[in-house]
Amino acid sequence: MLETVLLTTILLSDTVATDRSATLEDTCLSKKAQNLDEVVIVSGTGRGRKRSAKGQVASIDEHLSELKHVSLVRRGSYAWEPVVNNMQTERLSTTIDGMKIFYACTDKMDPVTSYVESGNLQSISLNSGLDGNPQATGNIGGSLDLKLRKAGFDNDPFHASASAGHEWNGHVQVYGADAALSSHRTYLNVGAFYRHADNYKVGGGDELQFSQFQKVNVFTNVGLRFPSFGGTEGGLDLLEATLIFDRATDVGYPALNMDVAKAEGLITSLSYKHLFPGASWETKAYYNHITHEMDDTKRPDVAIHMDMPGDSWTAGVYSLLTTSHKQHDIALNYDLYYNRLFADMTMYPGGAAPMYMVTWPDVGTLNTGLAVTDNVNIARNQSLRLSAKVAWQQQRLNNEEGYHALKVFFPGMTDTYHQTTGRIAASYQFSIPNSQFSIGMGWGSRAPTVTEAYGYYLNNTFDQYDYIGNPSLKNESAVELNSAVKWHPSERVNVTLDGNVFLFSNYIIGQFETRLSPMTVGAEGVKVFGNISHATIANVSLSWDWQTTEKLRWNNKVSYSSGRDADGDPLPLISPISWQSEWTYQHQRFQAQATIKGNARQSNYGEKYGETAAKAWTILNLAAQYQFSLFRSAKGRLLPKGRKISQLSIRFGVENLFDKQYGTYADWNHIPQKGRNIYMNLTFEL
Ligand SMILES: [Cu+2]
Repeated sequence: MLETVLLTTILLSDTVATDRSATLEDTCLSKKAQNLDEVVIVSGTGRGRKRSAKGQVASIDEHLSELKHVSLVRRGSYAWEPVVNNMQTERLSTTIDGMKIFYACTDKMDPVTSYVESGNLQSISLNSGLDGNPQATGNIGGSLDLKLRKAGFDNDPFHASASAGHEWNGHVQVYGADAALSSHRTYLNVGAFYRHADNYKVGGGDELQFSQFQKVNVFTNVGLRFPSFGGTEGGLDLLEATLIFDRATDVGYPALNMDVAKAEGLITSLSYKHLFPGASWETKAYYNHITHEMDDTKRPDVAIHMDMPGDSWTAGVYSLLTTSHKQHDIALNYDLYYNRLFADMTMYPGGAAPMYMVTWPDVGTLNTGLAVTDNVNIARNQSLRLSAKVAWQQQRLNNEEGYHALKVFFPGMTDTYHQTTGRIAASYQFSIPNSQFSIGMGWGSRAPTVTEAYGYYLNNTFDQYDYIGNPSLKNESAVELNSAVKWHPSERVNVTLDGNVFLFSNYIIGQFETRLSPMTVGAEGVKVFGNISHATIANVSLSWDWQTTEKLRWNNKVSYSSGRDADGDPLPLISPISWQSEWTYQHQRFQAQATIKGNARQSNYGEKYGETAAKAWTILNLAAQYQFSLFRSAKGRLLPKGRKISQLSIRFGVENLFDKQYGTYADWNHIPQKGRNIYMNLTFEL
């Protein structure tokens, strides 16, 4: 299947979701799955699918790192920033079950993936490039949708699981528990998750200060279904509600000058779904609020102590109709959201009066869009996928003080802006015996982010510059071309070569502004966001899988990327050659893995943008797991078909076995990664 070429999903937990409501919905979406570039399974056994070797207790960041097109910018042990096709947050869309959510930190300490837990999710799906999920806007590099884990109707009447994990390096403790009730008419699931980590040791044994964190997460989902007016022939009506509360406290950021006292997310949604024969129509209303509080009180030698809180509120609605007609699978989506972002900063210079400034001037963004996708089955061996979205937005600067401060630099600015963005993508797939091909192209644009348009003296520790937003930025746009070839000469061998290139116009990046002086003590200078006429990012990857014997599989992948600005100089944070080779031994319920991975030296680094080269590195990881079936039922009678038996999974592994000291190109300011780390975890399912 070409699905690995076009979409990736990560499975996250240890229960296979036989969510009937999802199944019903998915009948109309089955073709769509082909175009999901990658999927990582977070919950569920999901054998043969991608998932972290740590299983259910792995963090979302660890699950994400299993995806082929994804890397992660790391500023500490917690809240890594997903990068897709070598593009960061501003060029990606991240949604939670289609819901928009925006981070609240002016320093990007809290990518939205940090406000959910593995226990909340069923899977993470990634659409590479401009062919985004229907709710995605501004996704030039790709779109991630975090699929929530729901008990579903007509499932096991009662299901519960508990997991506990320990990692010796940094004394990481992970505890999670959840329970689910399911019937024909209702379902309910609840769960809680806790993580705690002390400072970790880098290769060689030195402790990395400020790399600790702590997090709690609780969630619940409820579902109700009732026959439609006119009886079951008229279809079904489903009502579903979600609540997630997530709070991280005492989070250290060794790569930055500040830590986080508290980062809190409240995520709620209510959705109504009507299932027709051959179609489904879902309307969801949602609200989320993120509070972020930075803290430098634990740092030694702070020249000027600062308070820097940030808040993000988003309320929205989407309505998605999916239907099949002849060879077409069509999805039509309308969405609307309103987001408010506010951040300020108070500096306390010793002996002088505090200084106050607004860093995000309470920007209200009202965005509405219409998206359509059509998967066309042309013939048994050919398919076409088309997707398009147009979105319109209005932004208003609601904070007078912030507005006037920025107006000093941009006298012509107003307090209200409008933008229209869009994307269109097409891909064609065909197969011949033993081979599959796909070719695609697209065009899309994005509006500048609040930081890029209205940020005020935001210090970036990557290049040590203070950044000022630019309200007169033009939308950035890109043309994407992609192609993939999958070749399977035999049952046991699979080879995939895929590549994409993004040709940008009006690429947005910080530009030197020598007329201004920095505000942050020790900063090199000031940069103002600007458009550069063009830029290019290209990625190519090769992977091959070989089932060498019944029990032994060998997976390899290698990728190369390039990013250039208008002058042909390297863009920052572009991956050097990266590679991975993995042996997996599987015998019945036992599985063992040896993984060697590494990066070549970063020879093309963004020197012009303040980046320094990352060295080459190689590490070896080992992992093993075993699954026990504990008992069949209370009285030993045979279980009804489809009923699960209690299971205990044990996972054990060593990361960085040789205790190498290394940092990757995506480790902010080259903070070193963890040294040798032994971990063990247990997951029990009832
Ligand atoms: Cu922050």
